[in-house]
Amino acid sequence: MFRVKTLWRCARPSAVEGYKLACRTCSSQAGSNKSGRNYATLAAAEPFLSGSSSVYVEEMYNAWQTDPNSVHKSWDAYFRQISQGAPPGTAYVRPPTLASTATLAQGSVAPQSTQLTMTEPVTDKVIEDHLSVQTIIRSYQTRGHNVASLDPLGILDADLDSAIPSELILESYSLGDNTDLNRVFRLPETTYIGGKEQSLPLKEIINRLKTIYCDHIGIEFMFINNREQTDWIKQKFETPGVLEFNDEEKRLMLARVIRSQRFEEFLARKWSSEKRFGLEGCEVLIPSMKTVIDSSSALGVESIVIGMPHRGRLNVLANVCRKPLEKIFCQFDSKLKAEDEGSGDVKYHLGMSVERLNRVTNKQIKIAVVANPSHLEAVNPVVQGKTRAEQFYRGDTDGKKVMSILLHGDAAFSGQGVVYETMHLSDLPAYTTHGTVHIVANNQIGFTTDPRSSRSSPYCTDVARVVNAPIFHVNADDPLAVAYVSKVAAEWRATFAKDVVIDLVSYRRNGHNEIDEPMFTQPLMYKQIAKTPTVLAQFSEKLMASGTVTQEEYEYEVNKYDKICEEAYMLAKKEISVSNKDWLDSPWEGFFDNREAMVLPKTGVEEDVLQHVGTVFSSPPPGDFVIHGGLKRILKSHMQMVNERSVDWALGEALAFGSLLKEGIHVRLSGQDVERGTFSHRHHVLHNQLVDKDTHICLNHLYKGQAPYTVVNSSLSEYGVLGFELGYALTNPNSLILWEAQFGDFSNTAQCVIDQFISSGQAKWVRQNGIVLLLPHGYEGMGPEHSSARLERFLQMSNDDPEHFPKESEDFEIQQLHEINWFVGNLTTPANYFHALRRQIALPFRKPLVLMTPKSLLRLPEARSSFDEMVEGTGFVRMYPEQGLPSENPKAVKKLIFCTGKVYYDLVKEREKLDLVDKIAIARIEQISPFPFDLVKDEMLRYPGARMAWVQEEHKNMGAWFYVEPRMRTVLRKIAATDQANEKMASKKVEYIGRYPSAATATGNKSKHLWEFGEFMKHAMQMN
Ligand SMILES: Cc1ncc(C[n+]2csc(CCOP(=O)(O)OP(=O)(O)O)c2C)c(N)n1
Ligand SMILES: [Mg+2]
Repeated sequence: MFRVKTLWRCARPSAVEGYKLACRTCSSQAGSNKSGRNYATLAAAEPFLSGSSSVYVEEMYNAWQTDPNSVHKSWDAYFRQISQGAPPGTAYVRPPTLASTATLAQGSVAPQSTQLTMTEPVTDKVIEDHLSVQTIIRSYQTRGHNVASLDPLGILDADLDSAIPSELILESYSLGDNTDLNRVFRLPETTYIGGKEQSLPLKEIINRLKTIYCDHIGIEFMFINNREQTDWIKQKFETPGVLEFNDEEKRLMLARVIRSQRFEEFLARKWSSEKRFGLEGCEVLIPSMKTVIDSSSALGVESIVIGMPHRGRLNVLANVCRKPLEKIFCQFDSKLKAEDEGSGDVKYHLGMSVERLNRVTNKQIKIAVVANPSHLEAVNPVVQGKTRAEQFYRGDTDGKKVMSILLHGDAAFSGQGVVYETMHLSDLPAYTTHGTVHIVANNQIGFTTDPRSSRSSPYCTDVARVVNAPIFHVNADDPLAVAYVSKVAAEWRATFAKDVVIDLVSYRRNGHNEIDEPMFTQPLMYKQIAKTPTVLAQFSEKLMASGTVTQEEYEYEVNKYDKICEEAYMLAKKEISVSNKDWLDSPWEGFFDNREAMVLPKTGVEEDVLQHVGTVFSSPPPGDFVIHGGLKRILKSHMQMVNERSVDWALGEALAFGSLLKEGIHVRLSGQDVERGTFSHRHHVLHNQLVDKDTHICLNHLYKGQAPYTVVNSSLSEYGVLGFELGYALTNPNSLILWEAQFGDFSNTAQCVIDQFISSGQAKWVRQNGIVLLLPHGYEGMGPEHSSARLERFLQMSNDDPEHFPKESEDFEIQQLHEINWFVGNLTTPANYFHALRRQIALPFRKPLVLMTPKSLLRLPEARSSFDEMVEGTGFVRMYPEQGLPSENPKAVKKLIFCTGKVYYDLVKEREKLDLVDKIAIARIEQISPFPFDLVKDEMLRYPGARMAWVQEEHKNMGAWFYVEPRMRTVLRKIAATDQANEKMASKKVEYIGRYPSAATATGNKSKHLWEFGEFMKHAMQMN
């Protein structure tokens, strides 16, 4: 026993304590705790303790301490006796025999209940063998998936490794060479394979484990660090009989496989040379999704938001969403034109929204498939944002009513970083959708690339491990296995509100698309595919062989669906146009009704509102909430401004948000460090200096019944988070959703969202979106990566025609806003910021707003506004003309400068310094796109004798110059054409003044920055 104790002491100090405690308790309670009492002697008297059994005993003891019912009653009796002071050697009542040394005859049935052979001594060998069995069970749970039969072609390894892990080889264990497979072992509590049995022969244990973990389902879950969750999964898969289906369920699966396969076959027959990215080889995707939806609907889900790539998309629209087939078929007719707005998109990118009855559960269910670009996985965060927003507006705080399903290709799932960025939002309080069901159509190829060239991770699904999502790999040629994992996946989400992955290991029967030749690059794989019968052929044969369906029933079902397709085909032929609106994924019911599309709304508010919001925003939290001293000063200065009716940037923003919240508009601002603001100017979340996590958001305490304000620091992602907010903004047009970049240039890591969704979403998918991008921008000597939000790129993507001066009328402004794809601004006053934000909601339509936002201007005293510019009757100012001295005596003006943003204040200062106030007029363009042609024209006409220049702080190949220059020319041509007196204006030039062209956005050298600044300022002030 001394040896045991020494061993314990060295290796497991806590165990020593546990053991000692047991002995000590026993000693003292027995009143025999005399000095000199020898624990070693005491314990040595126990017949079963030895070096190798001690760990097991210790485990038993620990388990007993936590819950006496968790160990066998003999252990309970033993430990209780000890704790009640039984003397050494007498506490021991033989625990249950761990293994019966008797073996069962070959083929004999396992015992119905544990055979406690009290006479058998527990030897070291018995315990060791027992522990080996426990380890074997655990190994199958952990690594069984590595050898599961997942590939329908039987030639590939889903984990890219054909080796059998040594843990799964019986000979690796001490049970060893002369293993008797008929030996009966007591099953540990860590498995459910026994069902009601507590013991099983080793052979049966292994058989069951193989069937569960190594057949057509491979389950990856043992990495999850939550015992309840891993137990739940074990129970779902290990319990005997779980994979049994009744005939009705089998017939339903068959009907679904028929629809899935026959749909593709129908398209192939009718449009053999058209790309459709068919599902052949992974037809089970449809039954899988339908099972997830049925099960989720049964569990209370009422709305499902789906994001998916090209593969099988038409099939999903047809057979999951039940989009009328004729609407899908007429997309194949290249002669049909769109009857409504928009440039449209290819058929396998379109979205849709439908509400229908789920026939299995008899409940209504709403399904939306979000339109997406070709850019694989880009839609993921958008779907999550849309889902989250729907949950928010329904008050579905735990995701019981609304859920998302994301579909992936194997290559894209493992290759695209946005998958990770999206997964990382899954558990964040302000971003979680309470679990997503991911389904991978894993055809083991990406275009022409084999998995071994497309990923370094064993499985294509490994990214999901980072969020502890269980991963169910399943052989896609086994529809019943697919149905089962799909059902469990839905139940998992409903139970734990966490992500889960279904990996449909399949193949791609055709090339990447239907006109692509796969034999060029995957000859052997495709030879094998040619030999492989379709899943429908295999499954229907199996069900017919087992008598579940007859040949007639099967044929009836096939013919029925073919007939449906034929009828729809005839209907499609009668269609005379296509409608882009039929493919809207987020219809805004009622939003466009009763709105006068062409009325420019007023955005000023009552003085009372400004006063009230300003006051609450500037007041410390009530009670004993202690805020930081610096913050007290900030609040005080804001309060002083409110009293003086003056507004800085932060206050302007708060007044915009607050006034909208009062009007019932939900405002959500997200991005990195937005709660405080990167430049420490916002302070929307106040922190109690004495109580951890005690916070106060003033803007949520403005009015009774106001809309909620959400302001959240995001994860350090742009692609994921901007995509999320875009999706959030899709759901409800009556909400102001803003995303702020830490510095504007970081937005380029979200370029795909900007290009593929924000700038072009309406054109492609007739889908409007009022999201606001706040992009800190400005040359302040902070180096290349903190200066430019790449204004030029946003302007380049604006779709207004540089050569076209729009028709001048009362509607000029709103018409421009209506026609452009987005608004781009570089604002110089808090009042204008206030109006720009409010205008987003007041407009009768929705467009994204991209704002270059200030840094130093946040604190510049000159850059303040007065309440006068924000009260009723005021509105957004597209261009501030020169309002000072030059405007009073325009004839004296020698130079007219146009500019945008912060450089305005620099120019004014320099003009003052050089005493040129009467000679140089400076106009600020606030809304660069759509371009204020009319206002620029007025300003040019005011100073016909003046030279003209465009001044910018950006480099010549950047900033607004390239956008502004041709539009200025258009204005000049227009002036010349309208009035003969101004004919010469046609040849007038606008001079460029600013930094020289450069590859980098800005210099990293402060003195060079200042030199550049001095140079172009000098140039700007030159009078000849
Ligand atoms: C971001 C992005 N990069 C490249 C492509 C071009 N591309 C289209 S499909 C494809 C292969 C996709 O493979 P996988 O994700 O396995 O889907 P599968 O086509 O096999 O269903 C590629 C590379 C793309 N659409 N999106
Ligand atoms: Mg693939």
